[in-house]
Amino acid sequence: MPKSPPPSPANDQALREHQPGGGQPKIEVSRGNGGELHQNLASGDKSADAAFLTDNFGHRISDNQNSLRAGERGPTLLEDFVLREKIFHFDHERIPERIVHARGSGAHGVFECTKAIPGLTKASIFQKEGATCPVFVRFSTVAGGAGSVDTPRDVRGFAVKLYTDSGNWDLVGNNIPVFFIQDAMKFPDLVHSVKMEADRGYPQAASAHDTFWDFIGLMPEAMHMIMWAMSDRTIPRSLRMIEGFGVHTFRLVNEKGEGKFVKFHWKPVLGVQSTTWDEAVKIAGADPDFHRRDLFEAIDAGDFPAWDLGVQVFDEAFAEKQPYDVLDATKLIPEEDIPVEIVGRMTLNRNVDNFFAETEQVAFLPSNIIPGIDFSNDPLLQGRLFSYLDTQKSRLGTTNFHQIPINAPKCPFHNFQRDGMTQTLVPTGRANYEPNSLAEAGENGGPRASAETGFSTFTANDERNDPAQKLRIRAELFADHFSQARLFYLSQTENEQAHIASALVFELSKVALDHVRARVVGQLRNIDGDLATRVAAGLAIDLPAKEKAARAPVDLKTSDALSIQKNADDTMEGRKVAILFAEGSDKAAIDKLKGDIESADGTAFLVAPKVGGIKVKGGTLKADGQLAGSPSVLFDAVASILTEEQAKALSGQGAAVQWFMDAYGHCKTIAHDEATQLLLDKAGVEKDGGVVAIDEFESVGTRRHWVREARVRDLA
Ligand code: HDE
Repeated sequence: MPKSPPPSPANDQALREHQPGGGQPKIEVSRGNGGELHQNLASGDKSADAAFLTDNFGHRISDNQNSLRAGERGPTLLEDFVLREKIFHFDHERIPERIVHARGSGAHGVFECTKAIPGLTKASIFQKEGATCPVFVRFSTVAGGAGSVDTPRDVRGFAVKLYTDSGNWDLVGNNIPVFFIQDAMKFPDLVHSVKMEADRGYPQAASAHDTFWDFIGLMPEAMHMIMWAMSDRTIPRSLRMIEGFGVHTFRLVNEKGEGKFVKFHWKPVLGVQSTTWDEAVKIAGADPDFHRRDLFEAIDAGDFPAWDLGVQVFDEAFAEKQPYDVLDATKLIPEEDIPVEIVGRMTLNRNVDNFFAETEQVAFLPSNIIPGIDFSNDPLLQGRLFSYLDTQKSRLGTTNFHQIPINAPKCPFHNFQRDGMTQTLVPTGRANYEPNSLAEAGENGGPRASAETGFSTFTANDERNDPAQKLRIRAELFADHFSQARLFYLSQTENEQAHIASALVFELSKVALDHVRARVVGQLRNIDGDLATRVAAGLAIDLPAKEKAARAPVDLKTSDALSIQKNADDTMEGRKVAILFAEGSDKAAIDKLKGDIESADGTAFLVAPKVGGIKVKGGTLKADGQLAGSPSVLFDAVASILTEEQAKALSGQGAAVQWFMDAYGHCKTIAHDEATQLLLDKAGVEKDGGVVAIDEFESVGTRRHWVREARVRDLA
């Protein structure tokens, strides 16, 4: 008889930790009443069985440390079903990442209708003020892989799934109201060009390379989007501070069957705020999960981010009068022309329990709409209606992806679709076809279509459209590629314009093909001569010839709503302020400042050279972060309360000097005591409206001091 070896002390310890009641949360898989599988976290499950580790078929496991061996030093046996099942499942844990928008962060919340609009739409969620429904939101970057950093220069996805009582409505938008291309036909080309280059596999999550700008230079329709992409919109401070847009023109349809066009907007309650490029690059190193962490921590702390849902509603008569086509996703409708009317509020109030099960497996479908909302003929939207359904099969592996809890509607759903891979429902009875007359024999005949309450497509066609013709063609006004690009650029503050020009210089400086650079600058000449000149000067190239425009641009009235800086909110709400202290710092002064920040709904974060208990004047203080691991790029403003001795010691530390240098360079408020002056001098910080004494901090707050920027960096 082979005798089993006594467990080694290490094994023994590990075994004890994993015994029932060892405090580890375990997953129990059980069959629910409806025959469907339920997974319950054992921690919330009172049953005694929940504490026992089992395999996926319910067999209790006696040893989770050692595989089954032929003898103490022999080979592992194929018979070991416990090991094989565990490794088999692990081997298949990853699923294909999204082809675009692979990197994302999600959260649950609630949507509330704040203004009923039954005259405009019969959508159930807009019938009564106060009506609510659960939502799930996934924010994302576009170009990088699932493990890429959070702060590249990139568009942010803003995808909302509203679980309404008439089915799921997915508003799958971005944080920019326009798009690169007009027709779905060009999407694979666009994405191939921006992703890592095909031969070399880099750069990851970056548009600053040859293939992207080659494509862009040849696609003048992208120029409006390029203005947005090169603006500070693509380097947001927080996902809680981005706008969301449905981008396409949709339809609202009321009970009488009357339809109006609509554009959807999400307006962040915390205001729109961005970082600077230098800051975004440094954040990528300091905290690659900066946005994911920020969202998670805010929700965890009960600071629930919220957005107002706004609609721009207009009719055919308005559409016909515009110098652009409302079906063209490279165009926006200025808020000055059609104001945004707020009709609801979305609040994100719950983090996911499991990132994979929820954020990774959530499947958004622009084709998910509800009665009262309909599509338009935007050729980009029309292409998306196919793509998303199709991609989910490849990503989630089954046509039954709608049964995954995060994707399932929260209202009942019944139909005759059956079987398929990973079917988890157990439909009963014989009725799996329709029509049937099984009910006449007393059997359950299943559900039937409902002409009254079912989704019916808005029937009227555009008068300007002849559906009898099959054409591969774009409507005439789609050819105006520059008027709105110019409108956007000219609506920015001078400082924002300089950011756009500098971003273009940076991106094109990474382009190695001279003719590609020249072509892009030649396209910029169609937007604004001064912009093109600045970019050419920044690259030290001759101003290239103007590229030919398919249609001459027209001058449009500028729109203040398009600028972040013109609408900047001075609030401290949701912002994070770092307070630097060290041994001997005055605890009372730190407590007072912390209290002031918190009473203005900001967060105070204590930074010190060491994190454990530090002796300060008036007690001991623990830091939230170590100085070297908490660079100032992670905060909206910084403050410093030190002793002269500590300030002197820190002035020899790169991390401390850089802390102030960056805060200053990123135009942030620096509140400091007298002792800190030594450090500020070393960091080259000059006195200005944003470099203030500690007791002046509250009046200055976390706003950025853009006037300083010309002193700290050369902008194009
Ligand atoms: Fe997407 N897009 N897209 N897109 N998109 C995807 O669907 C696609 C477009 C957007 O958090 C994919 O589930 C085509 C515009 C977001 O899960 C894919 C076209 C806008 C997300 C796809 C577009 C978006 C996606 C990849 C041109 C703003 C992330 C994985 C016709 C209005 C959703 C997936 C999430 C994801 C296709 C253009 C937003 C491949 C073909 C315009 C926010 O189906």
